[in-house]
Amino acid sequence: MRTTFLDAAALCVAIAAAATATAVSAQAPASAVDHAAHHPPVAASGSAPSPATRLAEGEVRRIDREQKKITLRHGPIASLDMPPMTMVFQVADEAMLAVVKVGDQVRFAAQKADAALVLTTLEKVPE
Ligand SMILES: [Cu+2]
Repeated sequence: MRTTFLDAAALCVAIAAAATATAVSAQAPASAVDHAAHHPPVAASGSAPSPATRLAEGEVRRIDREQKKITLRHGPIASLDMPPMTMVFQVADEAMLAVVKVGDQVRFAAQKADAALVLTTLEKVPE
């Protein structure tokens, strides 16, 4: 009776050890991925935009400095899930409009704010 119990206990320990060893080796790849996530490649950090914040492309159709509005004929905007169209954007700062004129090709990022779309980035594409 006592011997049987000890044998069973020993067997239990052996199984537990084996299970622990399996768990450790199974976790190794996951923790490696975890570690990589905490240390992204240099290219993904810093000022390089991620795919989600990549700039959309457009052409300036109208500029309204007083109303701080700009009309762009734009290509698809992935971050807003928007197809190509011509539409009006608000700008947060009138100074953003100073760098562009009607007919310019531009790159931009926009953000939903209340009922309007506000440009957060606007830059002229060098020709
Ligand atoms: Cu649009």
